[in-house]
Amino acid sequence: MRLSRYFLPTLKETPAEAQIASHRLMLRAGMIRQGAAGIYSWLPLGLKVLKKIEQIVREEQDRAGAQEVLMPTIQSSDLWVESGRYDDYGKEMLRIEDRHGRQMLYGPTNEELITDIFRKEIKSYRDLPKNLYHIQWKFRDEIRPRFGVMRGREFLMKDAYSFDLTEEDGRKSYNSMFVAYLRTFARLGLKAIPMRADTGPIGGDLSHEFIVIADTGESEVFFDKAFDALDPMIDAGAGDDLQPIVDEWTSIYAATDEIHKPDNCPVDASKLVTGRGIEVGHIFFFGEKYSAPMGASVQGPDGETTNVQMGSYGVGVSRLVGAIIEACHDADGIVWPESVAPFKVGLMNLRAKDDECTAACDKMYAELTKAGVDVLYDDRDQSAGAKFANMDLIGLPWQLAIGPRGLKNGVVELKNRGSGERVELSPEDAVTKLTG
Ligand code: 5CA
Repeated sequence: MRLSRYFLPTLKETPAEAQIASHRLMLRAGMIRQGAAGIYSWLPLGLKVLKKIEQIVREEQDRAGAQEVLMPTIQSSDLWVESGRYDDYGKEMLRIEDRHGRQMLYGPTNEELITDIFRKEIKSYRDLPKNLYHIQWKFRDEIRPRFGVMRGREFLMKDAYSFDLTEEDGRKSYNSMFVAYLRTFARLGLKAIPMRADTGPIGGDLSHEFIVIADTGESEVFFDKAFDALDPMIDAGAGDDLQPIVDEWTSIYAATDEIHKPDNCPVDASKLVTGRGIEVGHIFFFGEKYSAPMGASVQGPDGETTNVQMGSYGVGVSRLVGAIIEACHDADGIVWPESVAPFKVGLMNLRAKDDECTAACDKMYAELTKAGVDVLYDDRDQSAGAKFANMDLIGLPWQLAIGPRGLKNGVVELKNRGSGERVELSPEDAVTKLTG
């Protein structure tokens, strides 16, 4: 993509309304613009990152055996009356009346709708287990939307729902989502720690939050540094017994400030890490909480009808964009992990008025593009300083600078945004390095 044609409205000044780094940087890097409090438009650079995160989340859900569906954003209130949550949900739910006077709502979550789909189609234990997920916008009329996409009113969530015959099988579904979450967050370049959590309006008594450690996190968290020794890229697949892995991860101490009691903490002070955390995922097992009132039951092997055992599993997809920036930035801007970077390489023409330099840049752009490398090519007639600052701000993993001085010696300059390391090398070696 040529920057001269790309819609990338970057800002030099720090926007006054943004209190934390990720919000400031998302505005400055031209990723989002606010439409109303807690409601954002995603511009090309931001949308590219959002889609990459979404795809990693999707791949890990599929790998764990969940199947993708797409439910609507607008729901009828009837189902919520059936589950008993219509009144309980309070002012956080955006209620809408249609032209016929029917009560509708913008879904804050989908337990009711998916349970309705399930109960109409599945009647036998032979069709279990099932795990259905979608990646869809949600609306919660948060009392204090803030920190940009981290606490929005409209936000993108992946939510999965599992259906099993027995509690034991339900636990297996929970475990497979637990492992999928460890893998998902690791692939996003994040260190996420599972912590036992309160279940709030979703309900149930087994629940874990996945928390990313970052200075600007909303809650204070406490955990044993033994987590550092665990590898989240768990190789086990469908059919394997995941209980020992989940036991290993949940036996190590980790708690949010709601639960942590300093006088009662089992971890030695020398091993206890205190930090701040951002909740990027939350999983729940709640048995019959929805299947009982809504009559989602199947016929078991003995011919008896039983309510199914359910769990739900959420990932804050749009919140993750902010969380990744909180965990990965420096004084100059964003430092994207390669897996979610909007482009792999930022190619800079340091002298756009120089025909030879432009020809060398065009050639490099064509070669990298042909080799399948996603390149943002700054072909504009601007100072080298402005170009470097812009590339640092938007945080692409590699910066490739081509100028007349280097070309005289047959070299271009490649900088790694993360380490700051710069090397001069021939254009051919640069292509090899970036395509290898
Ligand atoms: N139905 C369950 C799981 S599918 C559920 O809704 N869980 S939740 O309330 O914990 O939300 C799941 C994830 O969505 C949270 O872990 C968080 O990462 C994200 N999330 C929740 N509220 C917001 C918000 N206001 N803005 C951005 N992300 C949010």
